[in-house]
Amino acid sequence: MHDDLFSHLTSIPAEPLVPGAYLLRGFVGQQDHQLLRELQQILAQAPWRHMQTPGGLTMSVAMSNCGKLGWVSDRRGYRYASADPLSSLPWPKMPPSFDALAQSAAAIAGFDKFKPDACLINRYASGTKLSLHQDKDERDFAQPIVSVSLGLSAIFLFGGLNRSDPVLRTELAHGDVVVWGGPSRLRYHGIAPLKPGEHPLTGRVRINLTFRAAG
Ligand code: MD3
Ligand code: FE
Repeated sequence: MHDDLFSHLTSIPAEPLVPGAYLLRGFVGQQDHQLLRELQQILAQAPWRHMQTPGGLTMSVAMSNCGKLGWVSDRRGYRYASADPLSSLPWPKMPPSFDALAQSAAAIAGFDKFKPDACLINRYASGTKLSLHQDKDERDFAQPIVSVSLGLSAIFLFGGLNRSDPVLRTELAHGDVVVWGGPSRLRYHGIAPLKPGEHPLTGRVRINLTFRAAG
């Protein structure tokens, strides 16, 4: 529906992955270099770290954040916080180019008032996985989540609204953007263990940005 309405503007077809989820393959295009340059500046202020789960395990995904709010996990639980617990300083500002990319992707999927205030930055090395989970720490589930994949490809897993629902898989490659809204917003999802490889822009890793209206 929305893919037909907007494809003349973007010339990129939006594939509905599951109801409410729009896969925009290659949507990042030539902005990839700029995104990665800005990412380096963010990481100079808020470096990669492996957070603890409430259960005391160390996450294999390395993380950072930019924007007004950042997602954090520790023994006390999961939450959004306005300061980086490593420095006690505010998270780095969300670069305007990040914000513009997320908003234009959301608009193609029909969310024209999406104003992300949080960007969680995930880094996967060879073997890193993200177990099936739901994103439920945000205030308003009517707001979508926009994900941007950079570097090595990964197998994305998506289930249903119950943990025991069957799990489908699709590859997410460098430059792919997905808008997760409507009935897809609370689906279980995860990332299969990353296969070793080398990408010309990111080296041996995959980086994922998720834009959220969290607060
Ligand atoms: C479906 N990140 O940060 S991106 C996460 O590749 C997360 O780093 C994965 O799951 C990654 O929470 C997957 C795709 C994604 C992100 C958020 C979603 C899919 C989603 C929220 C709801 C439903
Ligand atoms: Fe998630």
